[in-house]
Amino acid sequence: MILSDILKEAPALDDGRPAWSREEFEQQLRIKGESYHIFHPFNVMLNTGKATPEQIRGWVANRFYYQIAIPVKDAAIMANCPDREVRRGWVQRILDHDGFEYGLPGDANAGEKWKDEGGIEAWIRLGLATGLTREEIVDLRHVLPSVRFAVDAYVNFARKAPWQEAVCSSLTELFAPIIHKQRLATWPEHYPWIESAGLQYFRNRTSQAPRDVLQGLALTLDHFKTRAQQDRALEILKFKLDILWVMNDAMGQHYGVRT
Ligand code: AHQ
Repeated sequence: MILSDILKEAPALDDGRPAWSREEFEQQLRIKGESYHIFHPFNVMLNTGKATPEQIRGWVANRFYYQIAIPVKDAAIMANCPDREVRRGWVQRILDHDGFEYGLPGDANAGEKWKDEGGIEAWIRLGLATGLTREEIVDLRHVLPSVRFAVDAYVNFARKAPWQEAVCSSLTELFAPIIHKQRLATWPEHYPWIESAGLQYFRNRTSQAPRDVLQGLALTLDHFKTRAQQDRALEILKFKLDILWVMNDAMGQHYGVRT
């Protein structure tokens, strides 16, 4: 399916087929996990200790482009969403990635400064721990064209699609805790040369991702009611799974895949 297809208005709201129950719909979403990029040969290489330092640095530098796109994508969803209750939850994703410093000087809460460097900074620290320089991470010199196109397709979808469909596209995170835990369980042993503090991003996501999914899944199960809409939700999830997959294709083609 090409991007313009996925951006098409949702099909007829109801084609008469009986809708799945909430439980069955969730199960259908979770079954899509079979196509998650944890099974991509490039990722398998990374998490089974077969990657060279150059392949790891290439992965970190390319995935940085995805990481800096996430808060932009989430801000697009916020901008399209009129529901304050939804935004109150969704805004945490932007703070998680961009970081924040609350209670600036002069503010009544100045003494209660809350500050968090954020996930993008933690990702840069991962890059530094793998031997990349901050400059070559943030200037995106290593980002491959196909990675850029895939990530841009995700952000453009979030900007143009109804906000509920963009929420649904984030549900690849149903499967993310496993991949973060897998890295934390395998990288220290396979790549002892990467300082442990560099893996903090993955530690952060093991708690942030499940919290994100709680909101994203509930909104999705609530919004996509008819069977035609539920099929649309599965199409959207597949689109996003393909985005993660082709990023690995591009990195595998450029840096090689050692089995
Ligand atoms: O670090 C990741 C992250 O912050 C997010 C946000 C979420 C989204 O809104 O699409 N998806 C996502 C993912 C992150 N890490 C990926 C990884 O493999 O490290 C997985 C990815 C996802 O599953 O969508």
